Amino acid sequence: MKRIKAGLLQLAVLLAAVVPARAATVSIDFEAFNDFDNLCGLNLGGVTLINPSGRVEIHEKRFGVSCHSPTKAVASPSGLLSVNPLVGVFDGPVSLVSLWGGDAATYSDEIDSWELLAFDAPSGGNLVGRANSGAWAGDPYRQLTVTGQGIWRFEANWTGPTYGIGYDDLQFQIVPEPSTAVLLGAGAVGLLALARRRDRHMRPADAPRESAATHATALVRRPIRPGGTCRRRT
Ligand SMILES: [Ca+2]
Ligand SMILES: [Ca+2]
Repeated sequence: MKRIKAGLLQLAVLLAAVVPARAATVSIDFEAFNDFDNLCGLNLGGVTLINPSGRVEIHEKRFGVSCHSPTKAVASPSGLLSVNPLVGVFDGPVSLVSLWGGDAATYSDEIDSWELLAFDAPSGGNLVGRANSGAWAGDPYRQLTVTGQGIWRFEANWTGPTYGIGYDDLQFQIVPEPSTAVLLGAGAVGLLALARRRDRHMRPADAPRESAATHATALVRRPIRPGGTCRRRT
């Protein structure tokens, strides 16, 4: 029994050490797409981008249009007006969402402002996080990050006088699910607990036995019924 218990304990410790729960980070820089590709409604690998207009369009860096990572970002069909709001619905809950926003039009006198909102449901739900860029001349790009438990959707909302901003380099962290190995580890711990419990129940049989003298004394003190130990009823 001791060897089995030791084996189970070693297995549980080994699995817990070898298979730690890690959040997977997904990064999307939009560089794999072509100019004017419409991403609206496409699953990009863990997230689907949506805009009420039906357009979440790739724009390439050119005069008047900028990006954060080298040459591509998402913006409006014109490449100048923000895709507003940019909505992202995740395939499952995430614990972090991060996005870069910056001028889709390089006019230094244009003041932009945008905010990143996080909700705990694919539609509707409660607001679980918010970050705001404050007002700034939107070139260069500015990063906003929201963290929280069970984020299912984000919205990026831009406000400004004219022209918009582009969004680039979306990142999110997928909440890890228990792997098979971790479940096996939990099972091993459960078996260990069961073995200990069983061992406790069996322990009275292993307790030191009464000495012969004690046993004899108990026999002497035991009351003897008149007429013997087996009386037949009449
Ligand atoms: Ca990019
Ligand atoms: Ca702008």
